[in-house]
Formats: sequence, C-alpha cells, structure tokens
Amino acid sequence: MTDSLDPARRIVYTGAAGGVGTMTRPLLAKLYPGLVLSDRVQPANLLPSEKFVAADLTKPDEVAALVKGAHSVIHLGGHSVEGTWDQILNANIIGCYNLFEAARVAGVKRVIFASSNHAIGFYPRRKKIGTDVTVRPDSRYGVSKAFGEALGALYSDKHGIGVTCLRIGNVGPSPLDVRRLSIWISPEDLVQLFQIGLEHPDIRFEIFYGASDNEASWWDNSRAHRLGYRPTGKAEEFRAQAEAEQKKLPPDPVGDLFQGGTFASAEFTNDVKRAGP
Ligand code: 15L
Repeated sequence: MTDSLDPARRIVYTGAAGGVGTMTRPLLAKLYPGLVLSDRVQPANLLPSEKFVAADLTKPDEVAALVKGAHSVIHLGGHSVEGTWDQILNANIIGCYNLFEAARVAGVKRVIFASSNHAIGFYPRRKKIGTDVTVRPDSRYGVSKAFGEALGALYSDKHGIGVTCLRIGNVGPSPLDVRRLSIWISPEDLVQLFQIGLEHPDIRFEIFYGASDNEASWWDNSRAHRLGYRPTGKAEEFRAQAEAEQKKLPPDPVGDLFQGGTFASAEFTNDVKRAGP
C-alpha cells in the first residue's frame, strides 16, 4: 500500500464533498490515512481526522496551491450532470485543464480522472463496447468527459503523468433502475479502481469502465481485470428492486435505445435511425 502519511506520497481528492466523494471518503481514508480532501466548500460532516483544503477549480492559483507537493490526484471535481454550456465550460473544461496543468507544474506522478459513461452514451444498448471505441458523447457533460480523457492522454504522453480515466457508470449502494443494472458500481469497487490507478506499476494512460460485476453489462472491462480489478458488486442481486423502480419512471423511447439513457434523449431532435454508430 502507498504510504500516504509520507508527505511525499500525498494524495489530493477533488470533489470530495459531492455524492461520490461522500460515499467513497471513508473507504479511501482507511487505505490512505493522509488523504487531502478538497472541494469549493467544506463537507458538513468533516471528521476531525480528515484534512480539507478549499479550492475552486476555475481559479488556477487555488488549484496550484492545492496540488503543490502532491504525489497523486483523484479528480472527481466539477459539474456531475448535464448543465448549461457556461457551467460545463467553467467547471469541467477550464477546471479540468487547470487541474492537469497544475499537476504538471507540481510534478504530480498520477492522476485518476473521473470520466463518465456519458462520454460514450450514444452507443446503442445492444452493442458491447470496449474502452478503445471512438467517443460518442450524449450531452455537453459527456463532451467535457471526452475532453478530460483527451487531456489525460496528452499529459501522460507529453509529460509522463500516469493517468487513469474511469468511465463511471452510476455509483451507489444499489442500481436505481433497469439501465443502472448494466452500469452500476458499488463504492467499494470504485475505490478498488482508484487503488489500481494510484498504485499499479504499469499505469501510463488507461481507460477503465467504472462498473461492478454486472451480468447485463454493455462494456468489456478486460484491461481493468488484467491489472487486477476484482469487482465484488453484482447488480443482478438487485434486479427485482430495480425493475420495480423502473415502473415508476416515465417512458423514454429514445433514451431506452442508448447507453446514456435520459442524457441521450434530452434535447434530442434527430431521427433515432441516424443517431449513434
Ligand atoms: C453520471 O455521469 C452522473 O455523474 C451521475 O449523476 C449519473 O447520472 C450517472 O452518470 C448515470 O449515468 O446514471
């Protein structure tokens, strides 16, 4: 395990006050006791043992101060759903650039970038895809995640930072509906992927799917498995519950065709036969 109490191995966690940050913080704290949490505002339930540094990702000087002296960054910060162009531009495009650039200047060795399934959300559900497919974003948000992956590749190839992009499905204690039976990931499995990104000696530039061991998966995650990923979450165990929840949702004939669901159908003006690969 990385000795995260050693200041030279300091790990910074952006977006720590958000939903995924809140679910994974306690698990990460056990593995990496010196973890530095960051967000724009301090989480209400911060423990006395937890370190917190406030930073606004759109402010390069604040991001530079945050990552100074860090060994690794887990970057979850930014806007986590579809938003206006202004919101996405600031939080996810400019914010992500500021993060990678500050990491380069500070000599950070590894970055884990929280990408999303929405970078490939226009792939049809009937198609199983690997991590090597062309991106097909389903939203401005998805475009920003594809941008973050491209930025990660640039900083890996040009500056030698070990970058792991996680195309996260949906994180939670259980899958919320039928779509999430294919893309769900437990907080424990996500932390396992963080750990591979932080510690595996072969990491240069990687894209993994952030998904548990889901029978209905649309994704080939064999590269993550080759690097030691052994997910324990199984969406199928929650099928009855997810199907019952699905019945409460309005019909979505467009979203139901594509992996991104409602992100794909929102603002959709095309003919479905002409959408996706
Ligand atoms: C995401 O990328 C979002 O951050 C999350 O809020 C969910 O909407 C998830 O995708 C999903 O596709 O279910």
